[in-house]
Amino acid sequence: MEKSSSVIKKLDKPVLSRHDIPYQTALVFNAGVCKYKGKYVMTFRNDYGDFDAHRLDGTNNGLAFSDDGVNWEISPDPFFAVKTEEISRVYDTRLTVIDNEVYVCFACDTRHGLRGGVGKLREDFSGVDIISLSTPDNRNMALFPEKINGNYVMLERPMPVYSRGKDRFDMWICESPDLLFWGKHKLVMGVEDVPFADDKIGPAAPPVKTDKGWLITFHAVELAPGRGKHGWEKKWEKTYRAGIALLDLEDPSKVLGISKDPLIVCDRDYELEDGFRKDAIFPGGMILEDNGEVKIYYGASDTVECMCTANVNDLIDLCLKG
Ligand code: BMA
Repeated sequence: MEKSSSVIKKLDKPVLSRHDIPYQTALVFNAGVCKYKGKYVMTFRNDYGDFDAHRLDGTNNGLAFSDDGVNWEISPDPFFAVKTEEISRVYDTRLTVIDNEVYVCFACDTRHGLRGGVGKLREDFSGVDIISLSTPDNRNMALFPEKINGNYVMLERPMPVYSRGKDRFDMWICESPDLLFWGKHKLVMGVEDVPFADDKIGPAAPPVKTDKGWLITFHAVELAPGRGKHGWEKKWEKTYRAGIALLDLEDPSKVLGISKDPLIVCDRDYELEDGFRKDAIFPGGMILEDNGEVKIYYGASDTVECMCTANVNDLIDLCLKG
């Protein structure tokens, strides 16, 4: 079986699964995590329905808090869901603390395409105030934790299906003076720059600042046609792995290095068993601790939320050695 990089250490079990949630739930995955006022805060995706009957009825987003980033206390109700005639759901949240406020990027399915949203968490964690929504098709947005050269900065992943003839989706960057008007869009990394992707790549957890550059995770997708159905979703043949890269501190559109090998792959039974879409790794949170430990949170098989740790210098070395 393919293995994750030896620099990461996984826990013995998921950090969160459907068994932990006090309301209707089926799949718990793709969480955003940040450290805020001495606590860890997590917003996780909950696709609810009946797990045993393999039935999904909808999506909402739950909230959880932790003192150590490993043991989580779940709030009694979901905290963020949008369902209107136009919008069917919001999901895949990524949390970034900027100037003592918690911001969230999220994906938004609408009748007229997939959009990427930016919002702010209310101080009492009662919900999200939406600030901006992209034009379709664009999602997988992740905000940097500080302004760079005077502007907010965000990674994004447009989906140019028509112009490229097939899925060839890349990672882009853009800037804003106010989180509402976004511009100066620039390509950061093409799918062809990642040896373990042949379909699409996209930003994962929000970037973490190190003295060598901005450390970023990304998800990298490989088509696996012919492997056959893999997981209990009707048709699922792709593989999602997590990669790691380093961007320039002053100009984060400049890539300083990309590890040519995957950082995280599905290689634990608990990441695969009963999986909805097996072999899918989707990081949404990364925290750098004062002692140099990096915690990476990721959804596995679109079924459970997992966590691994690594030393920041080992991750930087992976990026710089290529
Ligand atoms: C992407 C998104 C993610 C999901 C991934 C793997 O397109 O829908 O939410 O985790 O596919 O299924």
